[in-house]
Amino acid sequence: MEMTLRWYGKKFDTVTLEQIRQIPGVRGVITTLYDTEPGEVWSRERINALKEEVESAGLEIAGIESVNVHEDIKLGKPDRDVLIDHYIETLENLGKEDIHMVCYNFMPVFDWTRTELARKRPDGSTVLAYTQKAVDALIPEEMFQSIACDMNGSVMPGWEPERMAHVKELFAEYKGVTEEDLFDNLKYFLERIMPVCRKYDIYMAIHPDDPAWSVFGLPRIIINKENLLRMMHMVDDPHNGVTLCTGSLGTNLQNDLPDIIRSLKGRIHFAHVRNLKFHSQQDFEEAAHLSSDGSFDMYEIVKALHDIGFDGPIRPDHGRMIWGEKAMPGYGLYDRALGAAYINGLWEAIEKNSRN
Ligand code: CS2
Ligand code: MN
Repeated sequence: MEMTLRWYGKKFDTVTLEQIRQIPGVRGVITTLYDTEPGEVWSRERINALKEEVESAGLEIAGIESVNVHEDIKLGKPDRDVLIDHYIETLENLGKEDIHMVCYNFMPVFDWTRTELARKRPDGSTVLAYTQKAVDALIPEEMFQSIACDMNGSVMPGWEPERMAHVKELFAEYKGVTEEDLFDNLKYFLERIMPVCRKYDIYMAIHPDDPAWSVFGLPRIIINKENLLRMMHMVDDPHNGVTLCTGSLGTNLQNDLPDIIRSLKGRIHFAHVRNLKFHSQQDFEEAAHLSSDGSFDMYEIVKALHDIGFDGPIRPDHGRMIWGEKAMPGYGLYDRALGAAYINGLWEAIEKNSRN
């Protein structure tokens, strides 16, 4: 594996490349052109400039998170072909700049959903949290309003204000769209982009839906082992792979994470590692990465990744807000750096043990 940290770019991130460079073992960043809209072509010039910026700080781009998929592609609307052409052009430009891993998601309307961005824990840290009760009590258009005040002035991925302004219309468009439709539209998208992925050796890594069940009645498909395998087999090419996100798949306690990891051998191209602490089935908060702070066995998760020979980029996922840091919720420096150090420690121990 290659330890990385997500970086949103100088204009959007409170964390600097110089700081990232000092986290032990981190040589790669996962980044994006955060100010591009879904459907827009990423120019080779802009990708190249980003690459030079990262490289001049002594780091490298280990992959992109995300090149977002336009809603009309997910909806299978008539203009999807033009939008997929744009996506292909972006992939081509990334390939020419020697970037080979692209994370994306296929979640309707919302990216991840949390009901609190700053729940206070007993140690005084604050974390993102989710309660089904709170979601059930909300109408979707209010979701954005209800959490906007906790964003620490940042633009949250998937929660861009421009996008949220259209939530109502988007919901209307998804009326009658079933999970089968979404699978069909995903297959169509993947079949069209696979040739360019093969040509430039780009590994697509779909991010699971978060939480891993339907919210607000919207269809959601990347939620469990069965659907992940279906998605993989329906376009059976190693370039069609998965982002193994423990915090997203793990929202559903029925999902056995080490088992899912083993079943996806060869098709996990990116890993997000984070721990959750459950209070009941659908009430959880994001804990520190350490196993004993949450509900997951992080040793078993990292061991499963090690056992299948995972060699792609990995990153600590959302961290807690600690030590007075003010940053985009989940994306401060301190707790993610602790997470990286912890995962590195697990990996070293597992690696050395497996050699004996
Ligand atoms: C991320 C997702 O912050 C997060 O929860 O894991 O937003 C992820 O970047 C996207 O779903 C991938 O497209
Ligand atoms: Mn994730």
